[in-house]
Amino acid sequence: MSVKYKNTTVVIVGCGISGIAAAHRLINAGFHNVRILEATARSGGRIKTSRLGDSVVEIGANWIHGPCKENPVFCLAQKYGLLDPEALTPENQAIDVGGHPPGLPNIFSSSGRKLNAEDIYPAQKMFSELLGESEGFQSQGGETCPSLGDFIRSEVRQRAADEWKHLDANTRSLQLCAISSMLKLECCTNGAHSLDEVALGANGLYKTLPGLDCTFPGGYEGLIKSLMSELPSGLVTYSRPVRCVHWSNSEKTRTPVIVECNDGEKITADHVIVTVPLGYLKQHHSTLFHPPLPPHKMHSVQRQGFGTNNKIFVEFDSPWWDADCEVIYLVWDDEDAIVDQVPDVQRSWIKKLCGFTVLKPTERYGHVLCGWIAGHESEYMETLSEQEVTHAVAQLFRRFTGNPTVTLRRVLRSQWFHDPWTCGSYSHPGIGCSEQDLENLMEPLPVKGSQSQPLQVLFAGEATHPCYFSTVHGALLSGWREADRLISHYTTTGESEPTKSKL
Ligand code: 6YU
Repeated sequence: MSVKYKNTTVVIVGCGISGIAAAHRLINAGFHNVRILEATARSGGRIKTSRLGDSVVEIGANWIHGPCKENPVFCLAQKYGLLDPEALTPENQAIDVGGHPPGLPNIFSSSGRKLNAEDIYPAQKMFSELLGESEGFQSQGGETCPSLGDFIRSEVRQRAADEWKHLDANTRSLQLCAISSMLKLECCTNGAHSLDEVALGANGLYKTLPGLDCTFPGGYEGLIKSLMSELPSGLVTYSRPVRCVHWSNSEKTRTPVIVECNDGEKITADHVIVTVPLGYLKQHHSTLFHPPLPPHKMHSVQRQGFGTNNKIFVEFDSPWWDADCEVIYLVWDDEDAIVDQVPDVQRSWIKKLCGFTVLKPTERYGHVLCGWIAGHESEYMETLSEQEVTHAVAQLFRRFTGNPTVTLRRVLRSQWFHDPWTCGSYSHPGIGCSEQDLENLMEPLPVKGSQSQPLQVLFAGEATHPCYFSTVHGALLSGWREADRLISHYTTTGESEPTKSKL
C-alpha cells in the first residue's frame, strides 16, 4: 500500500459497474478510505437479472458486446467462469460482424401473412448499406443531414426510385414498410425515441469490438456478485441517495468536497466520483451540484442523448415460430411512409413493438420471446398495468400470425424510464453532439486551469466513454479511467496526501 493515499478519502456515487470498477481499482492501488453511496437497495444498476417462471432473464444489459481479449467485461467473465464454453472459443472471439448479428428470422405482416426472408431482402440490403455508410460520416465530417433518421429516409426515397423501379407497387410498398420496422429496431439499438434524434456524424463515434455477442447463462448479475465479493464488506451504503455534491471553485487550497445525502447526512471527502446515469443527470444536475456545473459541461449534458429501450418478455406453452428461428420481425402493412414513431402514442404504442429475440437454447429458457420497444411509446407502455400490456401483446401476436388462439403464459417487462435513479436506458449521440461533448462529460471539476484544488469531482459511467458509450464495457472502462486519474494524480504529480477527512 502506498503511504501517499493513506488518508485520502474517496466517495463514489452509484454502485453500477462503473462505480464498482472505480472502487476496485482504487482499493487495489492502496486507497483505504473508499466508500460507495448507492440510492437503491442493490448493486448493479442497469445490470439486473430476474426470473420469468424458471428462466433467468435480463431486465437490463443482455450481451457482452464484442467478447474478445480487448473487452474487459469478457476477460472478467472468463476469469470468474461465468460463460458457456462456445463463447470462449477463439473462433467466437474472431468473428467480426460489427455489432449484434441479426440471426435467422421469421417475418410476419399485419395482414396475418408469414413472409419469407427473400420478400424483404431488398429492404434489408439497402438498410444495412445505409447504416454502414452512416458510420463513415464521423471521419469525413460535414454531413449533409442533421440526423441518422433524415439521412436514411432521404437516401431510401432516392435509391428506391432507382433500385426498386422494376418492383411492382405492392412489393415496393412492402419494402418501405419493412424499412419502417428496421428503423424502429434501430431506435432500440440506439436507445432513442426516433432516429431523428440521433446525430448522423456522431453516430460514427461508437466503436465495435470483434467477437460474437454472448450472454451470461447464470445471469449478468453474476459479474456484479463476483466483483463485489472482492471488495471489503461494508464498502457500500445502500438506500443512501445523494442529494447534492458541494464542491468549490474558490482559490482556497484543500477545500474538501461535501456529499449531502437525502437523509441530511453530510460526508466529507477529498474526491468524489459521480457515476449516476446521464438520464438522472439531465433531470437533476441543477440541484446535484453546488455550485452548478460550468455552462459548457451543462450544455453537453443536455446535448448528449439518453432515451428508453425496454424489454417485454413473453412466455408461451408452445412455440408458434420455426424451430431454427432466432428473431421475429413484425411489418405493418400501412407504414410505407418510412416512419419510426406512431402518430398517437396512447392508442397505438404497440406498433412500436416490432422485433423479438427468441431466447435460446430452448432447454434453458422454454418458449420465451424478448420483445424490444424504444421511445415515448415504450415510456407510455411502462404506465400500463401488466394485464393491459399482456392483452395488447396477445392481440398483436394473434393479428400477425393470423391465429386467434395464440395464448401467452406469462409476461414481464422492464420500466427503465420510470426508474427514478436511471430515468431511461442508455445514451446515444444527440443532435449537435460532437466528440467535444463526450470530453466535456468526463472532465473533472474544477475544470483545468483553475487555481483551486484539482480533481474534486470526477465523472464516470457509460455516457462518459468516448467510443463505447451505452455499453457495460464502456461503463467499466470509465470507472477504471477515473480511478487511474486519481492514482496518477498522487503518483505523477507527487501530490502529498490531503489532511484527514474521515469517512
Ligand atoms: C451492454 C447490452 N443492453 C439493455 C437495457 C439497458 C441497458 N445496456 P448504472 O446505471 O448501472 O449505475 C449507476 C448507479 O447510480 C445506479 O445503481 C443508480 O441507482 C445509482 N444512482 C443514481 N442516482 C443516484 C444518487 N442520487 N445517489 C446515489 N446513487 C445514485 N450494455 O454492454 N450490453 O446488451 C446492453 C441494455 C434495457 C437499460 C443496456 C447494455 C447498457 C448497460 O446496462 C449500461 O451501459 C451499464 O450497465 C451502465 O453502468 P453505469 O455504472 O454507467 O450506470 C428482432 C430483434 C432484434 C434484436 N435487436 C434488438 C436491439 C437491442 C439492442 N440493445 C441492446 C442493449 C442491451 C440489451
